[in-house]
Amino acid sequence: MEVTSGSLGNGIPEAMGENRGNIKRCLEKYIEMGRRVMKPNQLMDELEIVINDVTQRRLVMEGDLGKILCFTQEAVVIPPNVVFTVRENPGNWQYVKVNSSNLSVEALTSTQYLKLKELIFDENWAKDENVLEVDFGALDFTLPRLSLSSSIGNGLRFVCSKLRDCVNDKPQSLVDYLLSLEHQGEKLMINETQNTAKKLEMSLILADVFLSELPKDTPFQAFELRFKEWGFEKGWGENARRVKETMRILSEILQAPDSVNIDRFFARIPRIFNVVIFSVRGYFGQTDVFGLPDTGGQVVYILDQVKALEKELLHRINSQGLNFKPQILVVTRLIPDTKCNQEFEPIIGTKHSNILRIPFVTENGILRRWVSRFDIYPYLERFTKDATTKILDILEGKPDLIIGNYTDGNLVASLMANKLGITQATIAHALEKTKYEDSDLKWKEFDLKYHFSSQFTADLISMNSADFIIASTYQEIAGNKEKAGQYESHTSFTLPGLYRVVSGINVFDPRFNIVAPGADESMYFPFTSQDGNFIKFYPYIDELLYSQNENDEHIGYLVDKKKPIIFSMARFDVVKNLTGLTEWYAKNKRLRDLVNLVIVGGFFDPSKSKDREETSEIKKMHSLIEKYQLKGQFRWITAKTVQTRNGDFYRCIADTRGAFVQPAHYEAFGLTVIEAMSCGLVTFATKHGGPAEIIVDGVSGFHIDPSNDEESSNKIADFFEKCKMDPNYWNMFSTEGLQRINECYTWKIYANKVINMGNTYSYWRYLNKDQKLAKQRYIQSFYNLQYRNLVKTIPMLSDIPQPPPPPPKPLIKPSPSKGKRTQSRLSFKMFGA
Ligand code: UDP
Ligand code: LCN
Repeated sequence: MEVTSGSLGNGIPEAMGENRGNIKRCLEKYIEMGRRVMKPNQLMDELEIVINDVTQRRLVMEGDLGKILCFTQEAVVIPPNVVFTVRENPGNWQYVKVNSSNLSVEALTSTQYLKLKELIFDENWAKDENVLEVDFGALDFTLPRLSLSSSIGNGLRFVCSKLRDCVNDKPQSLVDYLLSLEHQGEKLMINETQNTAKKLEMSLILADVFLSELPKDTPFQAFELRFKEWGFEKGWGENARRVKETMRILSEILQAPDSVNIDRFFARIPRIFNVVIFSVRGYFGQTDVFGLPDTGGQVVYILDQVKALEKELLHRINSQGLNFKPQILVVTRLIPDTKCNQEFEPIIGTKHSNILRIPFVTENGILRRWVSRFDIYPYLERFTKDATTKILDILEGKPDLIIGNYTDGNLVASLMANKLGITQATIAHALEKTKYEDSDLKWKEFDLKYHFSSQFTADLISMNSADFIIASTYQEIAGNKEKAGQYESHTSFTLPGLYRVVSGINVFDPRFNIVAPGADESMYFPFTSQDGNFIKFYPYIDELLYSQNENDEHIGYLVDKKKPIIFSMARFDVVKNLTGLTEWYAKNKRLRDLVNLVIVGGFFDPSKSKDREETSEIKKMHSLIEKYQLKGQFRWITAKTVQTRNGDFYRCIADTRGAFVQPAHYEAFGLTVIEAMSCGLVTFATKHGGPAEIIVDGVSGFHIDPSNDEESSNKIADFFEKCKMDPNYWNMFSTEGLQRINECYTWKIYANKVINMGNTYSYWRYLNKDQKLAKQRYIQSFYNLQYRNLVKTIPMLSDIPQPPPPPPKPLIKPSPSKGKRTQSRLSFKMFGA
């Protein structure tokens, strides 16, 4: 639908008079209450009030207004006009102004639309010609963009196709890039002897002849010296076969570039050895932390990601014929007096990966107190500085790739990457802006508590600094037909009174890539597998589920052990809706007769929680148990802060032929969903967010609508009724769920893609360095002039005065004769990595 200027209601001549009248009455209803922002359901409700005749309503819905309403995300009413934001496809927005008196239609730009919207919230500011307009798009208008909604998130493939043209036009740029490859001072791939595309092309042909005469398994070392004389360094492969293959691919690229070969070649180049991953918020630890505030799936994600990346790097380094050791550092906050007070900690299941913890420092020294993710911003600049010094020391040089996580980690990653000129990736996990309705327009109301102005500014900075953006699902970037995606909601928006974002991010940007995480296969494997672990912990889980007593770990009990169990596990946040699920269950007699319910999350004493939401959820759960007399069919188990037995839990539930139910109001991705499916447990999960993409409804599991409790609980009950009649019914969904995971959600697929992206986007960045620099300068100004001022409004915490503690055990072995840099290197060696 292309909106052009004209008039509404001209589309249906035979009913024109009446239809125009109805449209007019409807628009008049919208403007009746004066200036306001309207949501789609309000628009439809009011339309139904005005036009109560079904046939007439149908006519309106078939006409121009109906078409607009079908795709409207919101409308702004500024009498006598109503402006509709029309989104026919993900990423494609139009702004349609309709005059309620004469039904004239005008297409607006996003900036015009934002200005009208601002009138509702801050009229003086909206009318000021000199307010700050943020326009990141103005800086990269020459960079190519994807054009189809369906291609969003396929950036790597697109970039490879563009690289084909670049190499075709300027092969020398590829040669120059290869000449720049090195690690720890050792040149890789080629040296100055091969400094032109012509020379390289010829030498590759000669090398091919030479290699053809060698046995395929001849190690690279056997011809390394000769190759060096010719201008070829190590990194092509571990033996004659692999070297020949890699050289062939490059030869073909230099002769006739094509995107498949470019993709293959960049997957092979030795570019990434050392990776830094920032995850600042929450408690980043390997045990006893899961379920604590701000400590959710991102910790699980990163620990699994590190294992997978290290494995992939080791594999690649080996096949490149190199003997370097990769290093991965997860850099987080050191929180004294907690589980996270160790500066350096090897990551279990890896050989070369470690957690590095850096404390927050204020003018009073090291901050000991916990800091919520909403208040974290004032500490980040100093944190980055301290972390950078330490990282450079430990790695004895710059990392090759920096990956940020969440707003805070992404900001720190951007600051460090910009300073040192390093390829940077960001992972949002969940962007806060979409979680709270109108959090942008009403930012002033929210700011005292949530500091969204700092957060959204930080998000804009990092998403624009990143060389590539890792998203877990398509919907994270661009939503679906009905709803805008998390990144998409940053395309254009306004913080009235602060700044207007006319172009924040473009979801057609090829930096976006969908790379879904997986579930640790050593923990989350099918319930049919004969793994020793399962047997080992079974009595423990049996007690947790079925013992008839109540204690600090569980309350409620299950009388009928033969019934299947429906199970849910999450942090005890309102958004996770565990109390919602409990209420659905409580109210649905059929479901109660068919299955038992087990909930894992939170703890029982609300007075012990520091989190308002958690406290209210705990209280609500207690009252539901009482109100609906759930004991006998229901078990509530406290949060499992140690993750190792989670797999056994899911498998145990699968053994009862039960189901995992994820009822969240919104879930950005949902690691629990893939954990459950990986164990072969049939899964029902929210249709809002990632799970809607993970599960194919009615094939590999089921979608449920958290806003429709009756429909959802009946869907679960129907399933168990069918299972009773057909014992194979359950197996079908279990098997399909497993298949879906194996095809799309494994850490192996993830690691392979991320390293490929690191290699390819590093070259893309190199090719576009002037543009990158210009954008960085803009971002830097935005950071200095906006972000730093906003952050000053967030109070920095100071520790509660206490009697002086005993002198802290030094984390770093003091070395009086040496400077700071040397000290931290010592500490690194001291920890034996
Ligand atoms: N988890 C846990 N114990 C709990 C609750 C959750 O170990 O009591 C783990 C769960 O197995 C999953 C992660 O925490 O790995 C939660 O990730 P998810 O993506 O589902 O949600 P998030 O907490 O990130 O919003
Ligand atoms: C944050 C969330 O809210 C979850 O939905 C994700 O699964 C988790 O991070 C890991 O990305």
